[in-house]
Amino acid sequence: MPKDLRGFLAEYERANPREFCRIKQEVDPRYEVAAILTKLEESRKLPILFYEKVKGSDLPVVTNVHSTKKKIAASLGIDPQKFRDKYLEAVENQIPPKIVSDGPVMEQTVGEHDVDLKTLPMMTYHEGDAAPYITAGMVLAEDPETGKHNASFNRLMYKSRNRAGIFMTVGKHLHEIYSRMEEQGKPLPISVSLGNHPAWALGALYIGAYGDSELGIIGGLLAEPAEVVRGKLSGTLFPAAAEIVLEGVIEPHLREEEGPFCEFSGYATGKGLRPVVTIKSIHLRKNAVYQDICGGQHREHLVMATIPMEANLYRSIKGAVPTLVDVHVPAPFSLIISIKKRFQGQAQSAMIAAFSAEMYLKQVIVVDEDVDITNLQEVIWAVGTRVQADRDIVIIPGVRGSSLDPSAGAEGVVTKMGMDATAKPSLSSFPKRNKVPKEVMERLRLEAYVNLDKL
Ligand SMILES: Cc1cc2nc3c(=O)[nH]c(=O)nc-3n(C[C@H](O)[C@H](O)[C@H](O)COP(=O)(O)O)c2cc1C
Ligand SMILES: [Mn+2]
Repeated sequence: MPKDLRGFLAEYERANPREFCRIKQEVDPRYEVAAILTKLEESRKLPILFYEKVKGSDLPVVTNVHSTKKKIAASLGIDPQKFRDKYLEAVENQIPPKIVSDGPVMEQTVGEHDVDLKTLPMMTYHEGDAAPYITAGMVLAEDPETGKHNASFNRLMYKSRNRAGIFMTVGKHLHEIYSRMEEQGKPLPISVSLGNHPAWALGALYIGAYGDSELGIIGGLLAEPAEVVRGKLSGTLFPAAAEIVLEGVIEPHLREEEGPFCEFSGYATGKGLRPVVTIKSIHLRKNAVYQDICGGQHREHLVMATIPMEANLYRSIKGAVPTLVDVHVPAPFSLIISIKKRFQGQAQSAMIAAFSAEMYLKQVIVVDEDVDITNLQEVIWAVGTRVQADRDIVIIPGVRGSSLDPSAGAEGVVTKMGMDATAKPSLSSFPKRNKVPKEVMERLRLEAYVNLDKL
């Protein structure tokens, strides 16, 4: 039996009952699911939420499965400190997928004429959302020339019984595959799967070259081949143990309004003319669970996206600057890098490597190894005390960035900025930082001088 979502949920609930919350009262998929999550986040609680009854659908809903590194690490059986190593190891030691003839997701199938997206508990999260959305769908699509499959997450906007708008970022791989098929005037068959073991999401979010195999990385993360079933539509594959799979085609030369949708950027991005998927069939496990990932700037989306992004950036920047210390993505489109600078110009090398490794990046700050890059106060301190704007800022206009950046002029075309916040010419030649001698700090016991209970 392959590793699957329900197996992980059962294990996690058993081991961490306080981080698993079953909600029995009926909730409305229109705003209420998002409201409960938002209120919990405001009180710094991030449990897995299992909604047993969601208005308008027979399917229960699970959300927040990837809301903390601890949960994802538990699913991989690793320490949360070890993500980068584990991820890069999976990239280096891929395990090819295994095509199997059947799987649990084939237990029930709804055919073309009976497909009705309304049977799924699609969510409306925020005031700016144009319609109910499916956000947790992992899309698999085959490149028409190479036969390789690409995995990615793509939001689907409900339109009618069997039609949904799809958002494919220009420059990302699904959009490229779609463009190749569209040039030939052909529809692109896809599968959209919901409810996979967390390793699937981490692998699908891998940021690499066109043609790199996310399925191989998923296998590496699972430590077993990712089991996939061939769909009815030519070229479709999908996870054998997914909870729910939609098979459909993205129509060529068709654009309809999609959006706005409140995104991870924190904004409802303007509506645009985007392609449309026609759903041809739905496969479900018995007692299927509908997986949801709350749209917008909530923990789950940010945590999921950041783990593969940081691993990929670390690897790429390390290739340019061997004394790279660490990387941290603190906010959309932004990266902080720490390096042990040996030579002039290495901060700039790190920036260039980062920008070429990750299209979404727009701001990169490079600091020395004495700065804790997870402490934004310290990073701003380094910017304040080590940067001179006329000397240390690199500006690259007119580059492809995120089409969800509301400050861009033309959609998805941005100006990238690198800031060298390292000490110049070097940390060792820079004035000393305030520091009481280590020996004194270690020797002196505060309790001997001050009654701490009285303070
Ligand atoms: C929850 C979630 C939803 C996402 N939705 C979209 C989306 O609607 N469109 C999109 O282009 N990327 C979306 N992404 C990001 C892509 O899945 C991600 O960039 C992926 O690595 C792209 O695959 P590729 O590198 O093979 O092109 C989403 C990511 C997450 C975590
Ligand atoms: Mn890809």
